[in-house]
Amino acid sequence: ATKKRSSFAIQTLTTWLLKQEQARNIDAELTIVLSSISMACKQIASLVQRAGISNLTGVQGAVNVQGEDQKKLDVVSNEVFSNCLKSSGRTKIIASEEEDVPVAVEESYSGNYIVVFDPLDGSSNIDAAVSTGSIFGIYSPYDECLADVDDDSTLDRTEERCVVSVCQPGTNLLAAGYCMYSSSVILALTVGNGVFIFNLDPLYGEFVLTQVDVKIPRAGKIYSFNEGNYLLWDERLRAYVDSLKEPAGAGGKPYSARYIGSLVGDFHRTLLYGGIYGYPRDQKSKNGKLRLLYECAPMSFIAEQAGGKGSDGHRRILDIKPEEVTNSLTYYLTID
Ligand code: P6P
Repeated sequence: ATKKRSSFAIQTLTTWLLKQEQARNIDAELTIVLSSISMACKQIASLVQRAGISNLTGVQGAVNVQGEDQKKLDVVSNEVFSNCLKSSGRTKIIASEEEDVPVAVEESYSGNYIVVFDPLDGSSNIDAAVSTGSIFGIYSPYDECLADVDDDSTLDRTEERCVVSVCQPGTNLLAAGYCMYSSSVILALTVGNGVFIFNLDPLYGEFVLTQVDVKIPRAGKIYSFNEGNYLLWDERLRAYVDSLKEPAGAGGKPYSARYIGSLVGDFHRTLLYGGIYGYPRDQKSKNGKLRLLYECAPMSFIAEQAGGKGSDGHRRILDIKPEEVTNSLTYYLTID
């Protein structure tokens, strides 16, 4: 008798979150925060897809706190992310790479969670329709941050206490993920029990579960660095990268170089194909370029959940506590 093909039940992000909640891996409030993030990602995916049509390419004409030229879509994506999080009614503080300081969400909406996010990483690629992405991480508050702001003096204290509440080591992350806007719209998410991947099905606008408990391949043949900075690197790093170009013995070939210049794209390819990704410090960026809070910590949580490592070359990224929200550092994603 022919074996009946098991009916593969389509799991959406919504049903997956409910299962995680039923298994007590997340609570109902975190479910709502993650749902609001997925809503923001869907809206940004649509904006990115239509950027060239709706005149959303090009620069905003402003510079953000990181000293980067803001693209129009950086500003719009930041508003989309912030509005979705605020209207979820479950976020206490939101910290965006595009904002000068973390924002305490008004009392009427305040909830339990801190969300740090880069609303549109790699936006310099937008005008050429190259992959971009949103990156996010979720923490519990360190301490009560919202004071009754009754005069300007308490405003400073509230702002300062919000920065304290946000500057936590990545080991405190409850959830982290990214949404990549590329040939497919891909949401990669972990709540601490493995990495799960969802593809946005444009037919009905839902994130559909496509990969479960993803692990970085142990053997990878791709290295991903911006070699335009090669002469600015230290000697030992140059020697290491040179070693990857040595033709391997027994007919093997040297590593292949792949570099998109968009962290989410380079990270996602490394997560699925293996190899090494790095943005090392150099004589130009003495502390590296990638932000600890908004990029390196969430991506390192995902890397570790997939059996990999996020390191600054000496320390485990997740152990490093940001001193300020703009901290940047050398970053390597490796399998070991
Ligand atoms: P470079 C984008 O601006 C970003 O923060 C990351 O997405 C990307 O990996 C990196 O900078 C690219 O920097 O100096 O190689 O152009």
